[in-house]
Amino acid sequence: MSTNGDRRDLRKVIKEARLYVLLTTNLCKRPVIDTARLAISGGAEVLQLRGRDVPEKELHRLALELRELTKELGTVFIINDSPDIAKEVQADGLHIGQEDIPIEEARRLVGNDRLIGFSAHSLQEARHAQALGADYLGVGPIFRTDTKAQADPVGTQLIGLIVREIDIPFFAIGGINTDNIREVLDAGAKRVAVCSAIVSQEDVLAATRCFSDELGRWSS
Ligand code: 3NM
Repeated sequence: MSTNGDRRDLRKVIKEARLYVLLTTNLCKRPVIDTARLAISGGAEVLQLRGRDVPEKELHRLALELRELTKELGTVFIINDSPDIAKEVQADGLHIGQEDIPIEEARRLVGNDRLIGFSAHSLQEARHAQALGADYLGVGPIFRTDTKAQADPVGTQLIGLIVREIDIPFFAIGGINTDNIREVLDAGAKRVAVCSAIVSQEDVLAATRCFSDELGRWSS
């Protein structure tokens, strides 16, 4: 898997990826770097560092450490919401949401060699993000989740609408676990993004493998 900074390669890699893990720092049961290593061993193909409450300097240090690991292991590495850190540590991409900087500004800041991911909560937002040049979407929250408790779930119906109309790759996100992932895949999603059902588990490796198995079984 190439993470050499070439945007065309990265776009291909993100299209082929199926399991995206969000390292929300305060939800990790063990050190973030250990969680990352275990998630990669279990089959995570994309990692996002999400540390809204972490002081800038600490986040930067963590990002550097994760960049080193993901580079070594060929895992796509995305930074949530901080274009400066994404550039400084040479991450593969930046993820933004409705409440963050606009996509055009994000592109100007991180350039063409990095991916831009956008959180879409409706078909309209997905259309808008695609038109503005986002490289991939997070679509959700599919189910209610404590990780983003303020957001109303959109349900699996939105997945079908996105599949029909949107061309850029998307990851279904929000409250996805190994009990409900089948519903998500049956609705047409090929990729999922998961936080608590992986990073908050005692056994991160086993939890990640369960998702990889479900995704593998479904495609075979
Ligand atoms: N963004 P979990 S849902 C960070 O819909 C995030 O944009 C969402 O965590 C969105 O797997 C979500 O623990 C939470 O529910 C994902």
